[in-house]
Amino acid sequence: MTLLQRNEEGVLTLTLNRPEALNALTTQALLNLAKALEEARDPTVRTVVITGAGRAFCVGQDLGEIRGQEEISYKNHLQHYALIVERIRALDKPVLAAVNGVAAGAGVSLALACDLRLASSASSFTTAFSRIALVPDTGMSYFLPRLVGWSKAFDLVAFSPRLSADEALQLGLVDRIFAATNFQEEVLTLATQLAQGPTRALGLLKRALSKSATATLKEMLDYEASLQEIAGRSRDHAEGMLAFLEKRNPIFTGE
Ligand code: LHQ
Repeated sequence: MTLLQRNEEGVLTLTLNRPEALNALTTQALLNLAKALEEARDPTVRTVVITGAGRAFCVGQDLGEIRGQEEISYKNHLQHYALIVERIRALDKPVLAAVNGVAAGAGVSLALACDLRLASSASSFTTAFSRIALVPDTGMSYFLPRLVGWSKAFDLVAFSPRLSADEALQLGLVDRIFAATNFQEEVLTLATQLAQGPTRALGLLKRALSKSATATLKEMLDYEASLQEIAGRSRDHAEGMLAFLEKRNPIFTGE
C-alpha cells in the first residue's frame, strides 16, 4: 500500500509508504493521496496530517518511473500534482505536514501547500528541481516566495542547498521542530489539539488566509465580515461564548 491511513479522534494521518524509495511519488501514490484528501472532507475528520514512512518525508516524483519518457505532460501534471495542492487548500480544516525526514522536489512543495509544517530534528529540505534542470512545481513557485521572500526563494531554487531543520525554521520554511525521538507523538498531540478546536472557524480562517494572498485590503475587510457572519452562527461560537462566561474550557464539536 503506497498510502497508510489512520483516523484517531478526528486526526486523519496519511503516511506516504514507499520507504525503500524515500516515498518518491509514483502515479499510483499520487492518485491514492488525491483520493484520501477527497475523503478527508468527511466531518469526522477534523485535522489531517501528512507524513512519511521510514527516513524520508517525500523526495518528489519517482524519477525511475519517468525515466525514458519523451515528455513531461502538462495535462498529467495538472491531473496528478496540481489536484493534490488544490484539495489541500480546499479542505475546510487544518492540514499539517509532519516532515519526518528528507524532503525534496515536489515533496517540499507538498509540505509548503499545507497549513503548518512540523519538522523532525532529523529532517532536511532541498528544492532539487534545478539539479535536474526542471522548474519548481506543485505550487512551490507560489508558496515559497510568500513564505521566505522573493530573492531567498530564488536562492533556494537556483542553488538547491540541503537545509537542516534548524535552517528551515530560521527561514520560516517550517513552523515547529520536534525531537526525532518522539516526533510522531508530538505531532499527534498538536494535531489532536487542533482536531478538538472550532473546526468550522478554523476552516473559515484558512479560507481567509488563502484569499489574502491575492486580494486587496478592501476585499479582505469585506470577506472577513462575511466569514464572521458564518462563524457567528456556528454551535461552537455559542459554546465558546458560554464557556467564557462560565469561566470553563469550551467543548467544541466542530459544528
Ligand atoms: C529516488 C529519488 C527519486 C527515485 C532518491 N526518485 N528514487 C513532477 C512531474 C514530472 C516530472 C518531474 O518532476 C516532478 C516533480 C518533482 O518532484 S521533480 C524532483 C524529483 N526529486 C529529486 O530530484 C530528488 C532526487 N533525490 C535526491 O536529490 C537525493 O536522493 C536526496 C537529497 C532526496 C536524498 O539524498 P540521500 O539522503 O543522500 O539519499 P540517496 O541519494 O542515497 O537516495 C537513497 C535512494 O533513494 C537512492 O537509491 P539507491 O538504490 O541508490 O539506494 C536514490 O536513487 C533513491 N531516490 N530520490 N526522486
